[in-house]
Amino acid sequence: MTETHLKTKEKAVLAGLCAASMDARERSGDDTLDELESLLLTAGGEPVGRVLQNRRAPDPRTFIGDGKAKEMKNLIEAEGASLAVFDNELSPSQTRALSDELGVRVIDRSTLILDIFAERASTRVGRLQVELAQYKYLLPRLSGMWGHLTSQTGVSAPIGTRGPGETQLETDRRHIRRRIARLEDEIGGIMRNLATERRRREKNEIPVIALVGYTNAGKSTLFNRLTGAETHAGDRLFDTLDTTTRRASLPGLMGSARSTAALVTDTVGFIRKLPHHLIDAFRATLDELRYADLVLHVVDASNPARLEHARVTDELISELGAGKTPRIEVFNKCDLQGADARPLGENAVSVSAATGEGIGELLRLAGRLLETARRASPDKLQKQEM
Ligand SMILES: Nc1nc2c(ncn2[C@@H]2O[C@H](COP(=O)(O)OP(=O)(O)OP(=O)(O)O)[C@@H](O)[C@H]2O)c(=O)[nH]1
Ligand SMILES: [Mg+2]
Repeated sequence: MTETHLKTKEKAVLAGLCAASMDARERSGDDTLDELESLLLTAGGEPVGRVLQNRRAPDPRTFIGDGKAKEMKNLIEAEGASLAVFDNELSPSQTRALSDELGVRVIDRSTLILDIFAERASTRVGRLQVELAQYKYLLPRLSGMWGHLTSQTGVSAPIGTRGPGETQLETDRRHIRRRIARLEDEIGGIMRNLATERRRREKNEIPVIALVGYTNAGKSTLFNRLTGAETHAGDRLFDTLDTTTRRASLPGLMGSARSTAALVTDTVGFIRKLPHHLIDAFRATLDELRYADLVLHVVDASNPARLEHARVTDELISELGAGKTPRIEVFNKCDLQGADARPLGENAVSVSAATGEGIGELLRLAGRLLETARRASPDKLQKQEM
């Protein structure tokens, strides 16, 4: 299931809701809509307008409220848009009501992210994980979709869904459940292989350093700088989808003049409101994080929303089981104007992955933390010199 929802340069109007009744993290604002716009651009769409609504609570039917939906419809018609993208997660019935009201296709943030992932996934495990996430997203929405189909064909929903429609729906559900089970099986097999690899690695006692952070923070650029690799780094969101590990020889890592061997892992970037089934589906590759000896949390220090980005990443690091792993906050892009220049905390460094500034200090600090960890559990992380 890798069909993309967006054709090239499909014009879209964005919408977000900030409701007092919503969890603070679910609320939309100009900054989350900016991010949604980047996501849309990444997916190959063209943002032509946006609507931000404030209400006490979401409207059960049209989410942003009837008046705002009318306003949005006018904007869509004036701009010739064929798509509406909502910053918040919509229920199946809201999606349906809105697409009737607006006269265009309606998708939410999760669908957009899944779409980008579907297009980007390049390795086998990456593609399996995306497909699993898409089916998990689809399953609870199936009945709504069927209702929509029957209402389009003029059959009233209750009768239509009780008759042959329900049979069809059950068949689809069974089919999807079977597919989900098969995907989970296959991913499970891949995870077992990864575990074997990991055990081999542990025997070799080479420290593992994982790069983690918000999308576009500069993880891949730093990965390339540390390992001499040429992994693609680009100014798109979710440039990296697959976990890549490379052996690197890091000078001065263990306080020795010689270089020390380490395994450095580049991971998929995080983002606000990352669909939960996507995190679950990506557990196979993100699992690597749990076994890292050191986490480098990369933050784009030039981004005005860096604190929020760091908070989102922090939460996901804990959720993925690496909350207690020694960690360095790496404030990247210090070469840029507007980069945060305040004094940093104890386990924090200011670097530029692009120019190399501060990388020496990062390696020294990394070495110190790995050394402390090695002393705490001497069988692990023996100094390995190359
Ligand atoms: N000026 C400047 N730009 C940087 C620096 N590090 C990375 N960039 C740029 O920031 C953008 C994102 O870099 P990536 O390394 O792809 O970021 P990432 O964290 O791997 O992003 P995803 O894989 O998409 O999550 C690219 O355009 C890089 O060239 C830096 O230190 N300074
Ligand atoms: Mg990357």
